[in-house]
Amino acid sequence: MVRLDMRNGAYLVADPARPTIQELIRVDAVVTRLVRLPLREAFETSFGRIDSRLILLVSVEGHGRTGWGEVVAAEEPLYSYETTGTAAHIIRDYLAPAMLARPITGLDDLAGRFAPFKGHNIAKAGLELAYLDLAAQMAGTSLASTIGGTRPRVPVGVSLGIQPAISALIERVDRYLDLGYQRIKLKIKPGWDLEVVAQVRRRHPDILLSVDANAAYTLQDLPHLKRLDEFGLLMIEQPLDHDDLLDHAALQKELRTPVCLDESITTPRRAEQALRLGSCRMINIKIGRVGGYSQALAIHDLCHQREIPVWCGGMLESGIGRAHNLALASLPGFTLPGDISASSRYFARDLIVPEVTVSADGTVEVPTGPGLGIKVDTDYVASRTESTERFTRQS
Ligand code: SMG
Ligand code: MG
Repeated sequence: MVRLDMRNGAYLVADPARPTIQELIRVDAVVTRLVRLPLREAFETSFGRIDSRLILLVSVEGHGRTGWGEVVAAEEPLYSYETTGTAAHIIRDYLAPAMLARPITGLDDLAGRFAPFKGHNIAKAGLELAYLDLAAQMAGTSLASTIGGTRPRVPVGVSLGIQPAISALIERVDRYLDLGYQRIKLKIKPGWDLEVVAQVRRRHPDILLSVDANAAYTLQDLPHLKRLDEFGLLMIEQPLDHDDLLDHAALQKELRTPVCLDESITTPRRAEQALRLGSCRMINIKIGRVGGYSQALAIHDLCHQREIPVWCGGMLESGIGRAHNLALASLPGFTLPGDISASSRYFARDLIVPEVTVSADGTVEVPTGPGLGIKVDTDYVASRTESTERFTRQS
């Protein structure tokens, strides 16, 4: 029986059968690095366009080892209110001191220390990720098995941004299908939706196809959105406001296509409310958006128990965040292909070796080595680092 337990405002890992790390971890230092990675091509959504990723990497040092995490916030507060700048501030002034205050007894202990600070989930997740990599390394187990992951490989899809012309989109759809990706997700917005989806569907009648609006519509667009029903989509992701549940419930009642929530699901409580209200039939879980593994596991367990399919979302992560996504997606409830593409889909060179690759059957191997199971290319990280901050234990 899965329960949502709450302590100090944080939901705690809910499945009592899940193995937990018992080792006491003493963190000596928390290091943040601002790293800029150029994208191989610009990525455009309903809210904007980027041609590089400014990534806040987090590493925690202790017991002679280093654990790595990634803060997936963007440079501007367009996907969520958090930015690399707000995350750096919250880590510097609140989270790093809480982490360094005394040895950490487990994930629940760390989540409980962060819980009094409202919001800033993406910043919290950055530290949880780095902590869990370190803790799993010390336990000598892979991060995936540490959190109860069971899949050796995970199915993946690709997310395709808005293009200057439909022909450019079609070329990319064909290319990624040829590479084996199991699901195509099209970014949509008013003016780049029905016609685009119709053309892709006509060309590929049988593929798993979904759309993601990143909150570009309102309930007034209901008649328009209903027309998407004819394309047999796997889901329509976050059509309405970024923090809405009620309008999505009204919309889902009128649509055959399952609504999947992304931006609106920021906590296990919001996930539970969304399911109770009927706001969606699927959930995109991003470890960053929900505040780390502790919360992501609680949402996974809740959905798994209620037979609500979940999948792992992406934030154009470097290989470090990508490796964490692989661990998360290895959990049994992640039954739909995740937004976990090959490193080469976004970057000419990634921050890890070996890079993430997608095999011809559209799956990615979950690393089995201790911790994240990948090697951070520290020389390349250093060459891309714009600034560094280091926080150490006072005693
Ligand atoms: O990592 O492949 C990826 C990106 C997947 O589309 C993607 N992410 O709303 O799901 C989403 C978007 C958020 C990032 S937009 C800059
Ligand atoms: Mg989305």
